[in-house]
Amino acid sequence: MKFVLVVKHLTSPFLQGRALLNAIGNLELTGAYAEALKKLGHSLEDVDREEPDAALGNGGLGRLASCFLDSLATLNYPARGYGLRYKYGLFKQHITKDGQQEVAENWLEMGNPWEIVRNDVSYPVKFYGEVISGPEGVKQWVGGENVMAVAYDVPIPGYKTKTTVNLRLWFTKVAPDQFDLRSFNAGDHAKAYAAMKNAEKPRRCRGGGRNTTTILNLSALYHTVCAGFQNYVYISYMIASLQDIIACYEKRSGESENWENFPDKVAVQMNDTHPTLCIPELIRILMDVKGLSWEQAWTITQRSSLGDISSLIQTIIDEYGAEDLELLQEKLKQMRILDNIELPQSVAELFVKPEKSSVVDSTEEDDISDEETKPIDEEDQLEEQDIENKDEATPIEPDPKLPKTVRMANLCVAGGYAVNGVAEIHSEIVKNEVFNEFYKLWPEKFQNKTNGVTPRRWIRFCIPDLSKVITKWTGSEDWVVNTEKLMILRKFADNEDLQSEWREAKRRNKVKVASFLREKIGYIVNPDAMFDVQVKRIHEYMRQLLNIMGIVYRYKKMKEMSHEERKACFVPRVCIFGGKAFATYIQAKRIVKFIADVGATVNHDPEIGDLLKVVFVPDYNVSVAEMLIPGSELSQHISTAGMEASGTSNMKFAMNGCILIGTLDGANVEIRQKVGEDNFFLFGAKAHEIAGLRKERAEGKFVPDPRFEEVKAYVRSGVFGPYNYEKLMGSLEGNEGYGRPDYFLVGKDFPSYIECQEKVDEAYRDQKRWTKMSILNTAGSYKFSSDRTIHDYARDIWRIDPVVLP
Ligand code: GL9
Repeated sequence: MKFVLVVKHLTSPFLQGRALLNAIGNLELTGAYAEALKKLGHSLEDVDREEPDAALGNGGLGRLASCFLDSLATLNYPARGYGLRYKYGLFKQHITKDGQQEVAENWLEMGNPWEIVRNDVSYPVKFYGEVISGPEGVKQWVGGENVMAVAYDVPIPGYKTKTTVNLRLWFTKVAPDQFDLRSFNAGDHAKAYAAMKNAEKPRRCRGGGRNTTTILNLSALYHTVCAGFQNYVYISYMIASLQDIIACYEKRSGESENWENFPDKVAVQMNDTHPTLCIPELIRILMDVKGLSWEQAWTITQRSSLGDISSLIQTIIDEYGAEDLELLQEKLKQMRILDNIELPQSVAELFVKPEKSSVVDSTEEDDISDEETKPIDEEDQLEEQDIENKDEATPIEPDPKLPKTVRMANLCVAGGYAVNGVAEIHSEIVKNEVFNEFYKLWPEKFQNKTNGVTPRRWIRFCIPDLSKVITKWTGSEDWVVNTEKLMILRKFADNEDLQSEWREAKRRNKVKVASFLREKIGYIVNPDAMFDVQVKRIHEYMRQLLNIMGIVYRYKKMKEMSHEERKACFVPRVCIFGGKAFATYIQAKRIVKFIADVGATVNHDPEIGDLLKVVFVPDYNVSVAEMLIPGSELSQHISTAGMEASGTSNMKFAMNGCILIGTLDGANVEIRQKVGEDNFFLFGAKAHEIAGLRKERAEGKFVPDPRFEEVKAYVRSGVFGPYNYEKLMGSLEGNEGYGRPDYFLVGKDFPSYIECQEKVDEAYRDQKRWTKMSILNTAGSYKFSSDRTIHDYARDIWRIDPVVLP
């Protein structure tokens, strides 16, 4: 009998957000639920608000995984997601006069009604120990520590289907044989509990830093960069997941179990660098446990593993400093992985990094992140050390005999049969630059799968008013699963009736945003002003700094004008920011502080009034996005070209009828093609120009625009308060101690950015034109449904078909 092929979407972060409205919406039970709750004296909205956001991820990567699960279920694909059940979610962000403060997010405090604990599904995860040759050359792994990974299943219902995909999250506990009863009885309780503490580490918390797990408890903040337990985290979930995948395969294949068939039945999609470790782990299981030869194990592994390298490249180039990565690998090897399998040399060479490498090295040339991880000056260094001293985990001394680092990206490309970028421009960069050596070797492995987002959560449920308008004008609700239908809107884009219904629906959402801002932070904003929004992780490459410098320029110009001139020149705007800076990313935190300070000055300036407001929305998360995105009109996706792998919020904004201002980067390129060039505000240097511009900049050949100089001088003059902005302004100039001069090219793109913003004002004055642009954005967003992405993966990479339940 042929059994169902299972795609395992192996990803550590999931950014699920709230489940209730999405689940009952997918099951078409919203009306019935609301009715039932009403009888009990509650409103659905109030009950919804009680649910904490499940934030088991930091950003786009985790949210993408969650959108994929929704599409996999909706499209009836046989699949399962694997991740970690972190005890604490991504930290809660408070904005105080000092900028961002992090507070523990105890999302499980009140229990989690969506999970089913599976005490019957648990696997041992072994750390340390050694491999010895047993009788007849059979290898045995002896000694070490065991933890148990227990499954918690979270059902993810599809839209209008019986299919429910399982998200299996692992929680670790001490293995029964690991409790050191002898020490306990002898009174050495500390020793007895040590193993227990280690076992608990993997489930501690979703990290607030790149490659950083942050333990947040109620009274203290502990940070660690790559300390031992971080590796427990990734290793344990990955090892447990693989054992589960294998158990599932064995169960289904029954008597006829034949490992050669494994790749025809299972596809393991790795979404990030850490799951890459499932390659050596699968090899180890197949060899050490199932007794296969190296050749068999390697071939089977290669045929069943796939990598989404969006995140890999992103992670390596942008997020993880070379040092972090090396450290991580170092620990990893010591803990067990690679040294417990004996890899043939030729393969080992591909992914074990020699002292000085001749193979692809994406981390060295273009690494921006040591900027982030290395403290910029002594003060910061002290801050960091202070934090590190609180670290609970004991670092392990490196073994000098071991090779220095494992290169996960190389491992992923070598060990998998397909790798893909996540937007067309990104896939080209992957082939032509980052992995060019590998591309020349295996061109057939490289693919593009442009990201997507689920139209259920990101239109149908988050903007019901506009959804009704769409359903009316496209003729049915079909567009919710068949987004091509959104294109029908194009032919009515000039229709006055549609335009006025559209504007009304959008305005109702703006009013919701305005009341949220009043409730949450006490600001009163005018719902008739343009809502201009940038919400995403705070990161130098995403250039919130460019946005706020542009706002400062606008404010300065306003101050130089008479009241009448100001009103004639500028459209009233509410500039909204939101996003978390990783707890250890000091420069990003300075940007948050800067934005908050500009807001404090501008918002209380009676001369400016409603013409300009600057708001930082604290604690941006999935639920906040579901409210903010529908109420936005302009949205900013302004990364330095070539640095954003794809971006997915750009897709959500376009779906919600927002007009994008952006660079030619990531999925912006394809969004602009689909919505039409006239309906996208484009500015800035192109990806292929960046290297040359940086070189020029470093050689001191760059001549900054006088308007940019003016803004920096204005900030330095102290208009926004006594905070020392030198560290921000200096980084734009490359003064001594600031590393590479303006690496993200804020100064270079500044003039074209502010000129483009003038065009935005002009377009907004003509509301008919703006509404048409808005309609055409929703219409053109049809391509960016995660249903399309999942179909593409299923057809080209996983090679699976939908299985509709009878
Ligand atoms: C990211 C990329 O930066 C985004 O451009 C991309 O859209 C998403 C999904 O493919 O992946 N890679 C990555 O490491 N993150 C991304 O958002 N970061 C986080 O999720 C924190």
